[in-house]
Amino acid sequence: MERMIFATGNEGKMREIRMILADLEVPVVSMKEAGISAEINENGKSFEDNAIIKARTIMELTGEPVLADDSGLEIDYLDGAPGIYSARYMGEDTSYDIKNQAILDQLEGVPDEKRTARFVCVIACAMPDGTILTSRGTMEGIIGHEIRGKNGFGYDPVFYLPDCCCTSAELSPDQKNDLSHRGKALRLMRELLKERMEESKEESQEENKAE
Ligand code: ITT
Repeated sequence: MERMIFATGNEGKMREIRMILADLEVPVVSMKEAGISAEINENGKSFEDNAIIKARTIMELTGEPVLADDSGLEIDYLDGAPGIYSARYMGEDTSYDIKNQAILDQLEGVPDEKRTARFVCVIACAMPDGTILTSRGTMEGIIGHEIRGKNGFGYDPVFYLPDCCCTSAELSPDQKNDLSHRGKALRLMRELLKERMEESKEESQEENKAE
């Protein structure tokens, strides 16, 4: 395997992915770096479905191994919304200042114990031989009472982590990667990929011996 393509157009995700997968044996390149652009129809019913759709679409287009991330914010008070629709919530082009303020407004007056929420991330890997691998990570927290912090991206400024006494937009990039849904899912995927690479090394050694 010479490289893996990461099928995302989200720069915020890609920054975190590069840090977390820095020590993977093979280089990970973004779609932009690989010179690929594609419209992907994310019509799945779960994070798993959508992560697999993204990885498989780009794998079929390129014939190369592809990773993809489908993620989002589940707010219990809103019955799990925006969930798999997190990027599309209030329109893909609406700024996160507006989306985050709308979430705060919907939870106005709701006590902390009912403000529970989590970030979910599913990573899928699609290999040219048809193999599909998936891993999942979550980060639990509550919806804060104000927009706070400049790090991260998306909904980070309203996602408050009671144990850290700050939002995920106030964590340093390293701290966020240690705790985050994406960090957890990517570290699991890194292990699954290492196992597979070991297996295929062993298989090719066996084949060489047999020849
Ligand atoms: P790609 O499909 O191109 O990867 P996307 O942004 O459309 O990019 P998703 O469909 O997976 O990706 O939507 C994920 C959304 O969930 C993302 O746009 C953010 O709004 C939110 N999100 C996910 N992880 C987040 C994080 O770590 N911090 C803040 N918001 C996050």
